[in-house]
Amino acid sequence: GATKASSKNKALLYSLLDTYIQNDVLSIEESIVSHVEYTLARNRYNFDDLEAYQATAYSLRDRLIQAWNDTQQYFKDFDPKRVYYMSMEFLMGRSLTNALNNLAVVNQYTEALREMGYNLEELVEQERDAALGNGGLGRLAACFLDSMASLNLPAWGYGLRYQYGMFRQLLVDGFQHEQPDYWLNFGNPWEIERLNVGYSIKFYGHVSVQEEGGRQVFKWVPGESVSAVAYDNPIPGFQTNNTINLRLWAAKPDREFDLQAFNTGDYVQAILARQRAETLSSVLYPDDRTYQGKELRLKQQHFFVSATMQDVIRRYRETHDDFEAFPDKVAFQLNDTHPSIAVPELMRLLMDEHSLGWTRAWEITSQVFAFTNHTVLPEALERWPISLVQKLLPRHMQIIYDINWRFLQQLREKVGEDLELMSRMSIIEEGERGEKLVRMAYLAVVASHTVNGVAAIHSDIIRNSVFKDFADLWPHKFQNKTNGVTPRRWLAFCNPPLRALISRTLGTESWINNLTELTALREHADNPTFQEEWQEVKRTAKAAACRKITALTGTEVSSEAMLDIQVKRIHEYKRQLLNVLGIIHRYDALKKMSPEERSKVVPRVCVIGGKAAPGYEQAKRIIKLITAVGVTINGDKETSDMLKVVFVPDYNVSLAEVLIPGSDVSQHISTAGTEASGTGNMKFAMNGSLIIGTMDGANVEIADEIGEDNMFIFGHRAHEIADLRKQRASLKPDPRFLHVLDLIRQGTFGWEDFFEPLVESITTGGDFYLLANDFPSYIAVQEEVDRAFQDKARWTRMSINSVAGCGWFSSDRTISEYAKEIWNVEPCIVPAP
Ligand code: T68
Repeated sequence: GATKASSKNKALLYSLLDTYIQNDVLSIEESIVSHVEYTLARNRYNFDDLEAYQATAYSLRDRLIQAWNDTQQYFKDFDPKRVYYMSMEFLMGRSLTNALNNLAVVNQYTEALREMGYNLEELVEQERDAALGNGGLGRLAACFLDSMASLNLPAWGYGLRYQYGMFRQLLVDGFQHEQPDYWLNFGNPWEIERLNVGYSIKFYGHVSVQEEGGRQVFKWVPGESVSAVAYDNPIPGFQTNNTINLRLWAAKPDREFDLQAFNTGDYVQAILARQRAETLSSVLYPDDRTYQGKELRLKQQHFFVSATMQDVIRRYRETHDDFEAFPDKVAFQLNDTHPSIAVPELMRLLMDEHSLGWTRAWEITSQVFAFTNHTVLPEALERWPISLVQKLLPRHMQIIYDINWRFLQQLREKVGEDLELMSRMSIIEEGERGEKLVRMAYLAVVASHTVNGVAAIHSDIIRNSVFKDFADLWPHKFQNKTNGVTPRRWLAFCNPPLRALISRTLGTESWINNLTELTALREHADNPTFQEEWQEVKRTAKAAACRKITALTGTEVSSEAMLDIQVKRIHEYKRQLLNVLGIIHRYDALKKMSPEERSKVVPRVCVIGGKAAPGYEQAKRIIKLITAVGVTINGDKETSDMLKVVFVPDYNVSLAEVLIPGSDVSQHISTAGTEASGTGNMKFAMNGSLIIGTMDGANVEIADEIGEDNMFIFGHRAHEIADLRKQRASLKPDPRFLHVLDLIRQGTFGWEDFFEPLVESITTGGDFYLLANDFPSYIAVQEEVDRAFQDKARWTRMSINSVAGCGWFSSDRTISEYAKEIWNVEPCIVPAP
């Protein structure tokens, strides 16, 4: 018996919860203890750190939910145009520190927990990272949510609730082993399960056509159906009451659909078949390199997309009777092509479920999507076999053919009968061995009103090569949106002493929401007292980073040495191998010095971390090489005061939050033209770590903003790369480069047979990423780094100028640009309670 709305005592209901929960220390203590007692059902005078963390998280969740309910209600009443950020990955990391800071209750919680006998810093460590992403792409989505909330945008994130996130990396004898990341083991206090929000998602089967009132009606009869259930994750903004939603879908058996299966008589088999539905959303694919033509991956994509489209249409229809206003109320951003099956899915829903004709459905569809490209590496571009799409999503295959046919028709009208061009631009590729493929990137480009790259150089490359034909046809579609990172998590919250120093110096905290205000630090860059304070901040952070490194690796590292860090996914194009070769060269040079000369060398701790895709053999060899070089070098008493090499296992968001603030220099050394943007570079620069980098991705703009003289730039430029590749076979590498390869081959670090394919990949003729070409300038710039470090005043000035020049790389700036130039959405500020 549902109670009718009219008979509810609204006055009473409102008055029962008319104010937000209080944030004084006593109220916080009461709410934590009440969660220990009633939510965890533990004894209130006996709970351990894990339970204390959980109860603390639940008490914060209560506070988040208030703001979040108000935000959703306000958006509903106001009905602004909303943006939906669609991503297969959200690399959120931990939520506790983020929630405390955004709710501005750090001090009260610290005190409440202290009085109860707990230490907040220790409780923070109890939380598992939400690692629902591979690397930069997934972390970018997480930073964007933070900025969308902080900028009061009416925005939603949509993604998948994987039960297994990014694998945990173990090192055994220096080899990578993958362990499952069952991050939900002890529950997830930050999410809200919405068993009432669910949709049927269809797969397989066939399409039947019927004539109805003179028009063809397509009916998809599925062979399988699973249910998508929503899990909502509140995303608080900074210094605002606005709290937006990240909605993640999980697969559950579809009750309706399965009823038939039970009529066949095999009850137990039918139950087991139901359970298999849940495997759909169970695991994140850990490959960020080659696109894998796996059926389950395409199923995940369709599952995610179909649930999202149905949810958005339902929300729109709550306030609209027809689809006329849809493009004025809805914007979708596709985070790479992974969600691009949304294009035929929206067409299908509009035509088959909501009875729109093709023309109207296409008008709407082509006004709502925008697409972000994150890579120029051809092996990463998604191309699904027609046979697979046909089998799994028969109706979508028809729609894709229709979209392509109309597109090619339009192309012919514009440029005439150019068969060569038409086959180049076709969404359907005539693959080798007669296997046809769907080019998902082209589908996304054709359907989207805007296509963007993620740094200026990358957007130029996609306009001039990857999507050149399309950029010639539709120049207005192509834009650049240089990436950014949230200055909350990546400066203010992960580096409180630096936040305090900046705020004291600028006399305000407003820079946290308006990062270009950091330029005012420039005038203090040469001030000796300010430099002292700056160095003190770095010492504190560096000591913490060194403690962490030692705890993780067992290798003692001195915080007197220069801390040099390269952390990111392991890839040949990112050239961790160049870093290792540089380290070997440094070691060789040290060995050749007299003790007298050696004592003048700047000591260095070289840290490398990152995961290799499980099937990526070369990347795994690189990890083994780093650790083998570490064993030899760290064990050499002659040099170990001057040089240490460590590989930090299981690099993730939480580890980044400790390492980045503590580093002196960091390396971003991809072959020019290969790294779309990079975002680690921005995080390091924001924390006063100097950048050793090539003129690639966002490094180019970082150099514009903070000045090349505040960085260590080396290597060939993007425009030179094609010619250098052609001339590889005739290159005479630098003798020092050849000598380093010889040292590896001779077994200086053992395992010479195992390393042979690595050495081979960079010897003359191979060397696709041009390590030999960039080696001499890399060595030269490393010598420059050593010289600069010895001049403390110079180094500190460079470090201050790095932070001062970082304003452009706030994701607030990036998101404001998306909002104005792509989405056409405006802030919608929820009134304070
Ligand atoms: C990264 N891409 C870019 N991809 O490499 C980096 N790929 O330059 C850029 O800064 C970042 O995106 C944000 O724009 C990725 O991280 C993936 O993780 C990925 C995952 C699955 C499939 C393909």
